[in-house]
Amino acid sequence: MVARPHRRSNGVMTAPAPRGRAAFAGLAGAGSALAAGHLVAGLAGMPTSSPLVAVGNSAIDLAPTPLKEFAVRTFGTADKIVLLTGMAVIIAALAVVAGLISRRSRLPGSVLIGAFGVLGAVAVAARPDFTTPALVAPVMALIAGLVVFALLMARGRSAVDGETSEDRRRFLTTSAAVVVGAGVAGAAGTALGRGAGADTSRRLVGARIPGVTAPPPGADFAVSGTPTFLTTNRDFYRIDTALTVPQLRVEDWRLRLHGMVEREMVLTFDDLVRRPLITRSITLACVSNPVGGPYISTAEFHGVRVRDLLLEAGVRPGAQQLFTTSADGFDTGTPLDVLLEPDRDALLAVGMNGEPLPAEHGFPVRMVVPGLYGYVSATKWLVDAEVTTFDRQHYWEKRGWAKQGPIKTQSRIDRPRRRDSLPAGPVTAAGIAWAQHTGIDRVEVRVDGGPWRTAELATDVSRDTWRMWRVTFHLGPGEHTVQCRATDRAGHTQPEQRRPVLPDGATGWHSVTFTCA
Ligand SMILES: Nc1nc2c(c(=O)[nH]1)N[C@H]1C(S)=C(S)[C@@H](COP(=O)(O)O)O[C@H]1N2
Ligand SMILES: [Mo]
Repeated sequence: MVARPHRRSNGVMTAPAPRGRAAFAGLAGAGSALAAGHLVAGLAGMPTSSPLVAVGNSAIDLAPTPLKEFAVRTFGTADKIVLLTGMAVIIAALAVVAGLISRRSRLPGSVLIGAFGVLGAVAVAARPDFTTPALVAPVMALIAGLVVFALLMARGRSAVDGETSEDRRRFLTTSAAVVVGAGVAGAAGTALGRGAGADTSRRLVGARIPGVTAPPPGADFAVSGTPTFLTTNRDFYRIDTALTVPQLRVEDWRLRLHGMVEREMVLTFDDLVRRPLITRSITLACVSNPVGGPYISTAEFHGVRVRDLLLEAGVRPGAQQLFTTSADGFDTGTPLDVLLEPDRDALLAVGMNGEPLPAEHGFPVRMVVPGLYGYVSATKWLVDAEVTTFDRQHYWEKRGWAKQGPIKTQSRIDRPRRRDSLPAGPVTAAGIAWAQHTGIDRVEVRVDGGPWRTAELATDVSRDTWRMWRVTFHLGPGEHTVQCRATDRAGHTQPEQRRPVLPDGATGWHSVTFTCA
């Protein structure tokens, strides 16, 4: 752009600021606000006080059940990335609007940015782990947003008043500084939030966790395409409502066991791990797992029996559920009669596959109950346990899911895969079956609606874990469909009828179509 010879010097704003610059000022203002909030939250060691994180977490909690179910089904564990991207697009669009409505005066845009700042502060204040100092992050975010917006609108306006090359350079250098500054602040905030203590804590705990035991020989048919018997911590499925992984430190961790008990208890991490630690292989499954789906994994968990703690506290007559709450506000209710069964071995787990719990899987302490879906039993980042009646509704119950969630007997085909193209001749079908705390009796498999054949089963490790199966068919060229169905040791065969995951877990036979040539 060429500098105009006669620059207006009276400062009266005549023409509106150029669209591009106004839009950019809006974007830069919003971006700076979010970055500043994120940085302050990280510096303060309160990652959930970042307005971006708080608004995202509120969106997750407020989202209607069908939308959440759709998100999990469609995006799986990537659902959080999708949510963040969606939020970024919406925020960017509104920021551009804030800029465009401020081309003559920056007031309207400032009001819009201010409204957003208030929304961020409300979201932060609504978080379950809220304390007043957490408001510093949204307040700093608001200030940063307004200052950057005002600065860039003023600089951008020089184009209207007759711009010298000096003006233009100042607009560009200010813009570049804002973009780089916001980027660095955002990245630093993320890094600080991630390192807020849990990593160091995990190393300290490591020494107290016994090593992992190798599963017995023949516990899986991985050579035929099933998963390995134990899932590595890295591959273990992850489902939760936490947009950022809660960062808890063992030093600060406390568990309050209270409610309808004779003796209320407050346990530190040391109090917990001083008790006898037991080790159990458990297959955890998600109620949102569709037929044939991936949300099932097995680990060796190390922890303290929930039953022992309940007996120590003394459960009062009339109590029905143990209502457990996580540091990030998720909660659930687990029937006491299940937790008190002498051989159920429900755990407050501190270790997973010979390591401290990974942060994503609930560090430092989570609950695991063989035979119950995760949403009614497997509270991660556990901080509170209340013995109460069934009247109190839990997180997913309030959203239309069943109050109680025993895992349904199910099976899945892992080989062949859908649309595989295999040589005609012997074809080995292989997969998994599960009926936690009952055990698998048999798995039957058929091809193209032919007779059911009983599959070979892998070594029986425990009734709380999945059981691998396989069977070989001789197939001619053409398209084929394989189906499987499991029968548990209570004599129940999984029904053919397909039902959706809502409200208490999917049913139906898994079927896979492939071709032989
Ligand atoms: N704090 C917390 N714990 C939670 C959840 C959650 O959203 N928040 N989700 C539950 C659900 S629905 C399942 S299936 C399991 C999954 O545990 P994982 O992520 O370790 O596989 O955690 C359970 N515990
Ligand atoms: Mo789940």
